[in-house]
Amino acid sequence: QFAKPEDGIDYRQSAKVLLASHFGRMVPVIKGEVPYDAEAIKENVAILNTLAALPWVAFGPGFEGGDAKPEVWSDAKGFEEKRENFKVAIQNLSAAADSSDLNKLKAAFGKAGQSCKSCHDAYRKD
Ligand code: ASC
Repeated sequence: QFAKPEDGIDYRQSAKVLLASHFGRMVPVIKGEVPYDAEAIKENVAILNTLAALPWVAFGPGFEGGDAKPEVWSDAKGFEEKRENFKVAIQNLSAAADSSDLNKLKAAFGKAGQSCKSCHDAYRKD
């Protein structure tokens, strides 16, 4: 599905630009700087759900490089655990958004952010 490895690297990086945008735009709500609009958050989290599934196909064999450390491939099991952890964190964020409970949203948002960070710390070059 990618003509060359660079296309896959572009794809996963593009998906993460969108992920970061749709994740980061919720920060003012989480901080209480902007009123909580439960419907708007649900719509945004639905987009996040779709985006969260996208990058992984472009982390398979042959897509080494970009900002990814070689450990993504040499420690594929550890990377897979991070990926699974992220999947669960996004599922929990969806459930929290569906509950329309801001406190649940804040907790799930924090955990999702930690999941992003722990994988970046381990598998992304600085
Ligand atoms: C973001 C983003 C990340 C995570 C991480 C959370 O908005 O781009 O990588 O949140 O910084 O700690």
